Amino acid sequence: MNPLSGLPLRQHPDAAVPSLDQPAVLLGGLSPSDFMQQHWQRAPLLVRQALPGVQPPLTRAELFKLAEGEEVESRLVTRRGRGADESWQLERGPLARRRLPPLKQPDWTVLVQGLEQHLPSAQAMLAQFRFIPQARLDDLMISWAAEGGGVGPHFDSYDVFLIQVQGQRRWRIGRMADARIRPDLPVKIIENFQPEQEWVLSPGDMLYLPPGWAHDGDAVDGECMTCSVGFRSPSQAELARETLLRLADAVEDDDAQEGARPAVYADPGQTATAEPGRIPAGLVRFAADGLRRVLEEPGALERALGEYLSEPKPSVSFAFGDPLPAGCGVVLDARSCLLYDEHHIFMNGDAWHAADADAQVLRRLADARQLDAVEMAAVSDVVRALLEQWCDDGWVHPLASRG
Ligand SMILES: [Mn+2]
Repeated sequence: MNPLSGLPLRQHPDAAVPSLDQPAVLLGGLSPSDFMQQHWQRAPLLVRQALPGVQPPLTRAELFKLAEGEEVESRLVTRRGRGADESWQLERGPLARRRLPPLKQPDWTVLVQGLEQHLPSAQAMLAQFRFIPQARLDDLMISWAAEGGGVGPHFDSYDVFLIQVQGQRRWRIGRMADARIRPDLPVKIIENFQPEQEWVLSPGDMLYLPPGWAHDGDAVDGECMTCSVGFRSPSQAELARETLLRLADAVEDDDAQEGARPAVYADPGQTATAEPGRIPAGLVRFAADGLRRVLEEPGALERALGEYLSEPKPSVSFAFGDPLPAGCGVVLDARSCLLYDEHHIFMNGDAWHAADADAQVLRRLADARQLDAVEMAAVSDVVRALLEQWCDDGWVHPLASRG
């Protein structure tokens, strides 16, 4: 019997990966390559009708419902007064419906992070940005704003694509070399905001902003909804700290290995000292050598970094999945993060060595976020066992059962 009969034939996942040198509607006719060369990290880009016909990924009522959830990161930002008397209030979720102002009240907004974890339509929106490394992706945030609502003039250390999905929002942006943050406010508002450019975005319009550009977006002409696809720029200190933490764990593991003889400090050359309080220089060198060895262990740093970068956010938990039936494809769970480097595959904070055909197929899963039944039929027993395990963990799902 042909194990593949009766399964829907799916388009090859390559169709889902944008062509890097073709003009893209999403980027206003620029190709992804052009965009990365001309705008990424450099200059804002306004694209009218980047996503023509875009629908809000959820209704206002569904968004408020989501903001009530314990496991969802949500915020309510309210502005009272204008100009010199202006004051801002921030409440962190979960946001019970009764804590929200009446709909007719202007100048408030609800923001929900990580929408892609909850909604396939949000995941589909993110898929359009797969020409940017996933290791940089933070999340898809959605904001609903009452008339006049916004979070005030501010800047982020993010590359962000602001996608208008409902109603209209006026964006004002400016480079701010001398931005002063207003003290004593729960939100970071720029006191001396000087907008240089201003646009009103309608559904389907998109504004890309590089990090450090001050921006202010208000709902105009009634309520509106905006999606933000954010790419975070980790600091070098954060990456150093996080990789060192994981390298330290690996050192402990090595120590615990049975039969391994740990290198122990020896000082047969130590002379009698009149300064018993002084730390011997040899001991310092010995420690430095140990540290260098840990850092220079082939692949160790890459592994620690990959584990960190693929770690799910603290709020993410996975439900145990169904077994993987024979003859079907797999798709990554919306919350899963699958990355790779030259020698490893990283999935949700864990690392595996992978080479040759196994590495190839797992990299393909990372890039396309799915493998079809034909590709699955060709995987090795090792990869199949791994995918079955990931299926049990709820990290991947059978593709056929999702239609
Ligand atoms: Mn922002």
